[in-house]
Amino acid sequence: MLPEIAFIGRSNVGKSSLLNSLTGRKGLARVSGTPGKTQHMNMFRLPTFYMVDLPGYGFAHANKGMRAGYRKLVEGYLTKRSQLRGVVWLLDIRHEPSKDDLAFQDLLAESGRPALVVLTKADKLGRQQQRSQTRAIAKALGLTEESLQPVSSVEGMGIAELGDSIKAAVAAE
Ligand SMILES: Nc1nc2c(ncn2[C@@H]2O[C@H](COP(=O)(O)OP(=O)(O)O)[C@@H](O)[C@H]2O)c(=O)[nH]1
Ligand SMILES: [Mg+2]
Repeated sequence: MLPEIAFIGRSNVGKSSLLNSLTGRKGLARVSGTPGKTQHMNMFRLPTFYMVDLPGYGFAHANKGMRAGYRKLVEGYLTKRSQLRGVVWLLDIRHEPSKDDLAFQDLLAESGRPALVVLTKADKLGRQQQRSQTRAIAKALGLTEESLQPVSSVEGMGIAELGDSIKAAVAAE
């Protein structure tokens, strides 16, 4: 069975755009103007692994926390999937982590899966703001600034580096 790398984040965080940037295939994952539409898993086959597009969380149910069904799906996938090698967790660089982001962080920690944390839409901020937001988000998550990778699917910033990190995660046992 081919290894898998899963991508997850809040609806509209830029997940489909990132999948397209990473693969260099524009129409691969549908970029949506209507957030929260995709409710199933999409698998994208690359030569040596699958990229798994997990449904985005926390749009329609932002105030109620994660729906039980959704939570179960994600928790089950994270804990039981033997071919899962790592998770790419997306956060919008402009925003403090939401309640749902923090709830997902708990699920991720409980699963013990290696994670790459990326900050999307970096092009929307200037250099200084990128640094200060990276610092603020790191603090909110209890992570180091260095462990957060700013990316931009529009400008291509950080995409090659993320691709390398993903390849390393796929290769790791
Ligand atoms: N400026 C900018 N906009 C982005 C970027 N990535 C995604 N977007 C926009 O954010 C919206 C949601 O993107 P999408 O990839 O569909 O997010 P998803 O719901 O997480 O799959 C769309 O309008 C995208 O054009 C980025 O790196 N920079
Ligand atoms: Mg999407």
